[in-house]
Amino acid sequence: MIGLSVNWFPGHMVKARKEIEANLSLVDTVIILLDARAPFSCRNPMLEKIVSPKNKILLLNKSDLADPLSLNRNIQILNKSGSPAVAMNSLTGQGKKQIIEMIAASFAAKAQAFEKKGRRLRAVRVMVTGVPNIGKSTFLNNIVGRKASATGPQPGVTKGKQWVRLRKDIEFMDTPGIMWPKIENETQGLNLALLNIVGANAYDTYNTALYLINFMKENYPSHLLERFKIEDLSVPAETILERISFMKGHLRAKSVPEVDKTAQVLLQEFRGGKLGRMSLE
Ligand SMILES: Nc1nc2c(ncn2[C@@H]2O[C@H](COP(=O)(O)OP(=O)(O)OP(=O)(O)O)[C@@H](O)[C@H]2O)c(=O)[nH]1
Ligand SMILES: [Mg+2]
Repeated sequence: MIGLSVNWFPGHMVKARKEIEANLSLVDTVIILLDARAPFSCRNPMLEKIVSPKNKILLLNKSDLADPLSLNRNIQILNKSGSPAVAMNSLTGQGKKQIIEMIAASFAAKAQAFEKKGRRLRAVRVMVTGVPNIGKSTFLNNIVGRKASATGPQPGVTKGKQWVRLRKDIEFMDTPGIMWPKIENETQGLNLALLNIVGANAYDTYNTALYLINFMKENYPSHLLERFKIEDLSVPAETILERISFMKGHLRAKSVPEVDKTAQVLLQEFRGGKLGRMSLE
């Protein structure tokens, strides 16, 4: 295991759950952000169970960093399993049109029921949730736009909640719900460490970097070649990391490679997409 600290984890999780539960009755649709590079590792069965009375849309964010083939396959798998899923790049807004259509579609049945009862149609209300660092704030800023007008608290709600309006028919809860990841096995833990979703004190940087190198040897050897000119993949990951240390000049006196520093830099480069587009799943 990557040695996850068990102390901070449940406490945060309970608080996060309570916050989402408290707000759930105010919305029609919940958007769960997942990292497009490892969407399954980011899923939290407990969160999906809590939000199950509402319409759910899975949004695979940071799509610009994922391997396009894996991304399309994963979206198909999710859609087939009955969880509507869509890819989005929240930095550029690519995918925005599709997510807006999905939000509107998620409300179609309710809108019809309103009409039948002769009630005035109101806007769809949407909550955005996801694990830390997944891009919730960036997504909200992008989708709603800077000029979004806050639409005051809804009547009848004691603990007033602010909404931001996207169009006249869609409103977003202004604060996204943070959910802590539920880690069930070592690979998932390593994926979440690589994606910077679990805190740095919960995993070992050196071993996580070795895991990444082994994963790249197997799945993206051309990226190792392009970025670091590493051709000989028969050597162990430890040796590859040392070679990257030499290449980057991460050396102590007497040319001893500073592998811990290189490991840290390698993780940063992966997170920023500098190693090339890659999917972990
Ligand atoms: N490449 C890329 N980076 C993104 C995208 N969306 C968000 N980011 C980056 O991901 C990092 C985290 O984004 P935030 O919007 O702060 O994430 P958050 O979910 O609000 O994080 P917390 O509030 O800490 O839970 C930032 O550095 C963003 O610039 C995306 O679609 N593509
Ligand atoms: Mg945020």
